[in-house]
Amino acid sequence: MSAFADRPLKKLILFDVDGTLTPARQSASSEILEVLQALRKKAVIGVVGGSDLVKIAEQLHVPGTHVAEHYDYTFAENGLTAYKLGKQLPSQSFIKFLGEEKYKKLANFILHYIADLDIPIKRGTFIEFRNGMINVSPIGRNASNEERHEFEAYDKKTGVRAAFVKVLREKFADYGLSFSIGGQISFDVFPKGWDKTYCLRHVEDEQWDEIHFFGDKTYQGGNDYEIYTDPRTIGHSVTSPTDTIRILKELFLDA
Ligand code: M1P
Repeated sequence: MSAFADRPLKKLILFDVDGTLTPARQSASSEILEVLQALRKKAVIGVVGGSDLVKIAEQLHVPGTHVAEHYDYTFAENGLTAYKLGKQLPSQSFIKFLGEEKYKKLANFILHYIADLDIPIKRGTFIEFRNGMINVSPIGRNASNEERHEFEAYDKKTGVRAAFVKVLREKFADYGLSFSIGGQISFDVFPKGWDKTYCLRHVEDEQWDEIHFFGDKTYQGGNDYEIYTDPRTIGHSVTSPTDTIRILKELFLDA
């Protein structure tokens, strides 16, 4: 029997986090959290973020609770860290996939490249090592909010991240890796296929009439592109959390 027999709709509705449920790296509004809980009474809901669980929990946090209590599925790092109805599911790891030697070569190259990069400012934590991926930031993950915005504008003008990714794609072509620019100051590096479609393997044991996905970076090269265009999902491209609410009301809540 389905774990979700109590929901009138056999529909799974998945959401990207940054830019879809929250402004980039900021907290969700109480309005969107209420809309999601209203939706959860009708259908099955899940979040699928590129960030790690700690960051997703900060953004979607209801104080005194675990973030995974509020969603039927909670997928961090594209589903490499996964929860169903608050229980953690088994996961794989980036370092097991790549091996220490290859990883060392990659990390050394990245750090040398950043050392030689002449950008206006640098902060700290240039590689963040996660369970299912590494996150690489030329300015460093310790940048403040203001510094993030400045870097994002600088990157739009100069294409510093795109150029970096191009070099890595060529240099490490035999590593079986994907590179994805999803946020403001960094890009993610993970094994091919470990994009957001990875999370879909965790939902295959249930019967769905439809699986919907809402995301903002749905263009080619964006980190929502693969799941948005996947034949298993119905994709919705949104411009902000307000836009997400508008479409949810139209399709599911006011219908
Ligand atoms: O969720 C989108 C991205 O959010 C962050 O990116 P940035 O710090 O560059 O804004 C990161 O957590 C990144 O991994 C993630 O894909």
